[in-house]
Amino acid sequence: NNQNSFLMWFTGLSGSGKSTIANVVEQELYKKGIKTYTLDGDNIRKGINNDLSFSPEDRTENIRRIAEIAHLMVDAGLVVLAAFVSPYKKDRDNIRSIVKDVNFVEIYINTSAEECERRDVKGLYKKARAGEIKNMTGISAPYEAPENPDIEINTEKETVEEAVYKIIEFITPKLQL
Ligand code: GGZ
Repeated sequence: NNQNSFLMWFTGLSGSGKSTIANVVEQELYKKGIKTYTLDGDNIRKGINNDLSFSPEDRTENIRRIAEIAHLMVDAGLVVLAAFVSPYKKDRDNIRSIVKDVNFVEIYINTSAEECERRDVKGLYKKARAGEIKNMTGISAPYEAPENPDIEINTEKETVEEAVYKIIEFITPKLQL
């Protein structure tokens, strides 16, 4: 385990901008020659976690498995970016204990439910309003906002570039180049 490897965990509502910001952060790290890997719904919920729903219990198990996978990847020396709604505080606290506090950076992508619903990039909020999707975070399931995130981004006030700059500034001292 080296000091260069850690887990950056992006939490926030569906459509808050987690993946967008994580992807640009990853590009910036790539330019610095840092080996990264991004975990998100596309490679986790469609793969190893395709047995899990959006019930509170299954979300807990989703986050637990992701944290264990991320832990292995951090041990292998990677900077891991994970972008998951991760709405429950106890589940996020559990990540911290699995991965070890020192290697964990919590990034709260703070975009209001109203704004996410207005954007509705994937049409999920509309479906949730129509009752076609149950347990939709922000509509019919809770989101427990982090109280003390390492970094907080307000996408309604900050641009993607500003957000990425803030994150890179925070993690640069942790990197030994
Ligand atoms: C929240 C849902 C739901 C419900 C499907 N609630 O914007 P997306 O589409 O790409 O990201 C969301 C993703 C959430 O999966 P996570 O694994 O990140 O959730 S959790 O951490 O809570 O386990 C959204 C889509 O899946 N999606 N149904 N009911 N998001």
